[in-house]
Amino acid sequence: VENQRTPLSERESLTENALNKKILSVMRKKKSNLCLAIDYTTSEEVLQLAEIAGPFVMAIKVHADAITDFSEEFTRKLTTLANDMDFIIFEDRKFGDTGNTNLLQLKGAQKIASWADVVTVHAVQGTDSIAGVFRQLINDPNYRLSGVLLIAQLSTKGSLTALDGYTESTVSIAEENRDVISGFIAQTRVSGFSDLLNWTPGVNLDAKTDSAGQQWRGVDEAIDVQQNDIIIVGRGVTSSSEPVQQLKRYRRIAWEALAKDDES
Ligand code: 5IU
Repeated sequence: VENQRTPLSERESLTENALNKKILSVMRKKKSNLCLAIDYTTSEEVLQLAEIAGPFVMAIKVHADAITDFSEEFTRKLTTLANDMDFIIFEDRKFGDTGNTNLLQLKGAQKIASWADVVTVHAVQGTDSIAGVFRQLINDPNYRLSGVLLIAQLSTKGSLTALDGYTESTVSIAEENRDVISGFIAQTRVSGFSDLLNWTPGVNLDAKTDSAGQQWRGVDEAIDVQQNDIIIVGRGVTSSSEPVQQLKRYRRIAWEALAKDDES
């Protein structure tokens, strides 16, 4: 653990990253550091759960290319829900190509830059293929996209992000481009800059693995011990027969663990 987290109110006023100002304000207003990962395969299922989950989450994460009937009507409805219910739309596309190709894909068939607030990007292609192209879209008012999360550590067993120096190099790219990069996908807190948010997947209160490489741990481990800011929960909610109960459960436990720092 590098340092205790700075209180959220302080981080909201200190950060110069516009997306993080919005995220921190939504988190404090809704008392939620829960991002729901909805990996359903039809638009209707995704929208149905998004509407139910809206009040409990600060963000909803999707994989547009896993939705078999993906359409502009879907993104219109999703952005309306996000605007009405105050959550961030997170497309977990994991861009990892040359800057030029990343740009083509952001504007391509799914028009991701037009409806997503934030997207994930791999660090593997290097700074010049990341910062410039994403800055161009983020600063263009015609696009909704307003930030990038760099993948510093994967949650999966045997991930190569654990190789010597990979995470550290990723963190350097982010720290040098904090207008564009609003945080990380990581397992543990990776940067001392308090305005870079640490989002963490691999959280489940009732299971440890999925037999396809995923590794889950509990909320206290993720927030208290590993000092992440935001938990990303998928099947803990989406595979449950009582999603609302699970949403309330994850939100309460995660918020209690994070907000402790603000009160002490
Ligand atoms: N996700 C991970 N681990 C990672 C990254 C992304 O689990 O390292 I980068 C995604 C995959 C899934 C969600 O959409 O986060 C976690 O959902 P489950 O809680 O159902 O595993």
